[in-house]
Amino acid sequence: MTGVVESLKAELGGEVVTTGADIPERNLKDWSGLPGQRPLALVRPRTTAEVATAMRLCHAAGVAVVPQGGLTGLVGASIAGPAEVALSLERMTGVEEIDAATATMTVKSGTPLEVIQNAAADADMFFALDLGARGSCAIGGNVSTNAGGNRVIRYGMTRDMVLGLEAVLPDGTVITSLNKLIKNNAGYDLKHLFIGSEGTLGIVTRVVLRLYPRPGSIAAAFCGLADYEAVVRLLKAARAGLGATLSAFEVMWHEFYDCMTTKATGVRAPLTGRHRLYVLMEAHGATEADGERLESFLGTMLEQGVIEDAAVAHNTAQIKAFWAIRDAVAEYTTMIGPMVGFDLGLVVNRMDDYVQECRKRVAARWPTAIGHYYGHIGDGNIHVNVHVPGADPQPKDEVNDLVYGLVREMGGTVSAEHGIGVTKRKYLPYTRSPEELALMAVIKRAVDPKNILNPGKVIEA
Ligand code: LAC
Ligand code: ZN
Repeated sequence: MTGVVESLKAELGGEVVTTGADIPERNLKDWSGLPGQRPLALVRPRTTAEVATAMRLCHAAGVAVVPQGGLTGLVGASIAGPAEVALSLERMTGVEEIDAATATMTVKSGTPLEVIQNAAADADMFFALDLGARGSCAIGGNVSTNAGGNRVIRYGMTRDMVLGLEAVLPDGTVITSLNKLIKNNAGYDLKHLFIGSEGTLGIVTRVVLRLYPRPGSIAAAFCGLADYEAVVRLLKAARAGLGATLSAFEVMWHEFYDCMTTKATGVRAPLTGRHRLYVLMEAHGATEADGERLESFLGTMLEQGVIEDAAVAHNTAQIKAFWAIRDAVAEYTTMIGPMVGFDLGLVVNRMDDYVQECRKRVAARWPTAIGHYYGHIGDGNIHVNVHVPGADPQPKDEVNDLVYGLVREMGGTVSAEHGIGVTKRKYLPYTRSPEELALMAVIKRAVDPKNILNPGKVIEA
């Protein structure tokens, strides 16, 4: 193994390859909360050719490589063990091209999401992916995890925003597939091997992203509702009444809203009264008239008794203030203490059945437990956070078994957007059939027969 470090250093140089105490702390862990680990070496290539060299050498030596982007993943997929090499894309940043006519942007995979959003805006265009970690996460990680976020209902997941990519295979082969065409049915669409496979099949080095026109208007509404049936009615009506402009439909059960609008967060409650459920809606329109449409739509919803109350925001500051309630999640652990978090998927009309049954089961097992339920309900994606006061550490395995067990009973998915990594591997069979798992293993073995690229993540080869 030391042999591989020496050959990496010999071919790539000491500036690219670091070891031991020279490896920065930030490369030891991600946002999953799992303990950090010091890898055998950290490789920080500057070019695709250097990524390919690193892979060729590690492949020859049979040493495992763990790709790293912005290290904001929540499932431990980018943590490298002591016998593994961490390969960070952090030096491969920058926009290579913006093609206004085809509405695409070609970027290096280490580029932070927020840099891409700003570059699109500077070109009077729009990159639609958005999520809380925008300042830290890298687009290569977004692609590798098929990140979801806040606007999926309108623009889809990362998969829907990627037209082409370049990836390095486990043996160092470079697949340059920088397609810009929306329509391209020439054989297998290979980019999908790398999108959402969490760095187990290839290392993404460049991406062709799909851009949209900058929205001509953005409007948001914060609504209070009496029950979940009303939420479903509101969603259906919003899809019809706002059409394609509906860009977010976030739901919060009252425990979450109450907690996020306490004095501790500094977040102002958008509504004066209290409700059982809250919905944050956003609409991206082409013109100002689209923004006004939201207001008249809400008027109708009030008249029909679908919503109990609503506040509307038209300017960026007001819209930000609405989203602050969702973004305050970052302060969670300081406010409440450690939580066990989930990103579950369920069909929209079963969501509240899930919440009610989960509340019941959690309370029966831990009577003082705090449970929060909220998320991208328009996409069938709910976040659940459970905190058991006084438990140190939190009874993670038991909470996992309870929460995922109920998802299995109700036919949902154990991960709607964060991925499997290592933390959810045990629960993947709750969601995927033996036949599906076997096919995944066949693909993994075909692309990575030596099992050296991010081994042990997602599935066992
Ligand atoms: C969210 C991230 C954590 O929606 O998925 O807050
Ligand atoms: Zn989310």
